Amino acid sequence: MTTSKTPFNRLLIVSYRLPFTIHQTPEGLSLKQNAGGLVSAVLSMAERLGQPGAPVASKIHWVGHADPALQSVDPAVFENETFVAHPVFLDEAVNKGFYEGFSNDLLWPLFHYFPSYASFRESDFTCYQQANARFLEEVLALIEPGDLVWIHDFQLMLLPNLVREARPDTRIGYFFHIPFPNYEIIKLLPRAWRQQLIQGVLGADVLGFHTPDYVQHFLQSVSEVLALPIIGNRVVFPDRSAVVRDFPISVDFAKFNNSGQEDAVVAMRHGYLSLLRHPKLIFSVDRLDYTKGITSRLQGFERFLHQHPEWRDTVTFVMTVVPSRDNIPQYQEIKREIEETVGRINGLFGSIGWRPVVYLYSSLTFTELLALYTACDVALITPLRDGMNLVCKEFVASREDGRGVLILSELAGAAQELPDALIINPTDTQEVADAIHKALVMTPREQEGRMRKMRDRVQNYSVFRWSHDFLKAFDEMMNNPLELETD
Ligand code: GDG
Repeated sequence: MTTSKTPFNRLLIVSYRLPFTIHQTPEGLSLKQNAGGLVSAVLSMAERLGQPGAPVASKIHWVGHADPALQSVDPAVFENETFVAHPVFLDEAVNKGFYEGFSNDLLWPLFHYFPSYASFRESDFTCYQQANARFLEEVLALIEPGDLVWIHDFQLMLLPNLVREARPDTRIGYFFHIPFPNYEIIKLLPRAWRQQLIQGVLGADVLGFHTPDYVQHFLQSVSEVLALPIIGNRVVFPDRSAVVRDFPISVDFAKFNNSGQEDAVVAMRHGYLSLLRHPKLIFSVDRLDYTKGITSRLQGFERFLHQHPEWRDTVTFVMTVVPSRDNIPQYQEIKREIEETVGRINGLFGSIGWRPVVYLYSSLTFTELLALYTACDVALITPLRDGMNLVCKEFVASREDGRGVLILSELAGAAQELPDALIINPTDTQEVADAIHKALVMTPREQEGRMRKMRDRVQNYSVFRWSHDFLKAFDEMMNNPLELETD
């Protein structure tokens, strides 16, 4: 095992999605970089390229799925000043079974503790294996000695071990973005599937999860499913070990902190506030998903209006839901339930001049998002289960004014880092209603005290620290090899 601290030659990121989408412009096709947490984290590393001590020394290579319609596109289109993208083109039927089927219809509901929504189809698992093998082909076509391969998320659980088997000397990282559930849930998977999935991710040298709980759940599954020895936070194989640790993902604090004062954001914020007669504003934004607890949130707001008539006419809940997967029956059902609940609340409590819930089924621009983060009095974030939840960290980071109250579900990974939020259980309608009331009457002094502590946390553990710590874990492991018994 090498003990050198030499920077990695190149960083190869592998995730289902590429870091950009491809657009038609008058000049031809061009790349538009996505703004998600993972892309920000990787960009932070890219900014350090070429600096002494930088972990990687060249452009970042990114392997991800792309629309087969782009197969004939000039490969130069897939490169910009930071990234070289390597598209994986999947057969349509394979992608359907792999992505819509095994990933979104089985692993997603199961790992978010919705087993009754999970569909167990053997043909989907076959597609999952085939798709992971296709990603391997792309990685193998690229990989050079000294590269670090960093694989992301539940769509690619088999890939770390496939890479390990093909290139045993490669340094491999794996990060899991959704909750890792306890073994009772994992046990619902057929024996052969759970063995392959756990063995698959253990191909990595460093495995990251958002919280210590997820790490414990994973290690328990390793014991139960594969009966491998575990020493401290390492899973021990005869010839190597894998480090399993929590690395709570975060946001680009400075970006959110600074954006609130940009002219466009200020103008939009004022525009929104001038539309409200009594500008007490509650805000939420999520993708349409049954894990996000949107109906429970509305029920909490409904109970609050029922119990506190003095607030009627004076508070507006702006609830944005970003369209997602709405061709799937469970998502159509949740959408219908949301619309029915919004209609009921507005019908029951609204007046000619006041709509209690302003419901938007669309996505927001970054400027709109920032305007709402900084205009609202309360951010109401109530997932029934969420690996981390970046929205709450973005809200906190954007509140340079120190004001605003965060109401946060204890079932989001972020709750473990932000105990100064008003922590609620989203299934407890009364607790949600009470928290809304408490937030609306909270003194500015208490808001500032809570917000300061939350902002300190997000500032000190930003997305840059997340990626830095993850890569540093390789050095630590290599410099502290386990003394493996070989009798
Ligand atoms: C996974 C895990 C984990 C949302 N609507 C709009 C918009 N967004 C942006 C937010 C935020 C991101 O999308 C959502 O982040 P989350 O963390 O809530 O969830 P996911 O990215 O879906 O999923 C999750 C995460 O991975 C990271 O590991 O935290 O638990 O499920 O950045 O700002 N952005 C804009 N308009 C919108 O309408 N501009």
